[in-house]
Amino acid sequence: MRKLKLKGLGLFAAAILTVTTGFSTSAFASSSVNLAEGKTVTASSYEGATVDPSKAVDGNTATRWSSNFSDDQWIAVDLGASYAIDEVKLNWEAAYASVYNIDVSDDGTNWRNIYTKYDGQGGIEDLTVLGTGRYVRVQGVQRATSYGISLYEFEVYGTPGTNIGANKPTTASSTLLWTSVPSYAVDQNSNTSWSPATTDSNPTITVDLGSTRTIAGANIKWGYGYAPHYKISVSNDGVNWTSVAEVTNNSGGIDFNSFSASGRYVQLYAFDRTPDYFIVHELQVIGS
Ligand SMILES: [Ca+2]
Ligand SMILES: [Ca+2]
Repeated sequence: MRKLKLKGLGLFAAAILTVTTGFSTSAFASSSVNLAEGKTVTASSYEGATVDPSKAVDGNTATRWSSNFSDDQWIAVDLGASYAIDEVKLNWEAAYASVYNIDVSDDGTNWRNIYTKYDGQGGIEDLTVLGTGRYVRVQGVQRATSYGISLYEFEVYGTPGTNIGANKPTTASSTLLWTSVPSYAVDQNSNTSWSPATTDSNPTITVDLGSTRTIAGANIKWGYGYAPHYKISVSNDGVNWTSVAEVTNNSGGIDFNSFSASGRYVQLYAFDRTPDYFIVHELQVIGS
């Protein structure tokens, strides 16, 4: 069964969540259901009928998918609907991938990389990730052995929803460089990021959803620098704000903030920042 993520647990234990009347907030709300189990799955190849791709999502740790004996082999699962994915768990056979990507897609054709493992060790790898999509793929880059890559189980966890803030107009209190503009926080690309000026003591970034939307959460993937103390607020007019989540003792990484709210604008406001750096790779606004 699924274990609680260490990151999520740490956040939950450390955070003091202030809730405005009428809103409910939790540090993470991921379902414990393996979304991949029994779903439609495809792969670049398989060694034989007994190790076809469906064996990686059958919920049975005694059966497995095994690819042909070459690099760049992949397996992809169709979750049937869009989810905000926060965890991917890989149960490798002895033939594992030493380098691989986790990608997500809305259509099964155009993929977005959300995680890269450069030093895979095989065994069970339980990964905290940030991405939304209907399809999830493990894309092998380099196999660890002369065999292919083989998974007993490929598990995916998350909550229903899409990133309604993706590629929406975004403004910020300041910008450090042209390579770190606010739009890079909502481009669904983990490799790009927004950074404020080093003199900005209360970095603030605001996403305009274009119309009033129902919002279920705001998730953040921080870079090397982050806000130990921040809040998420929503607004209908961009002037009057309602705080819907406040996090203290944050330690960076990936934060999953769940709440129920509606509004057109979503704002991340930092009360403080780690010295020198402040990097937001992704600010997701989850809605459906
Ligand atoms: Ca299996
Ligand atoms: Ca980005």
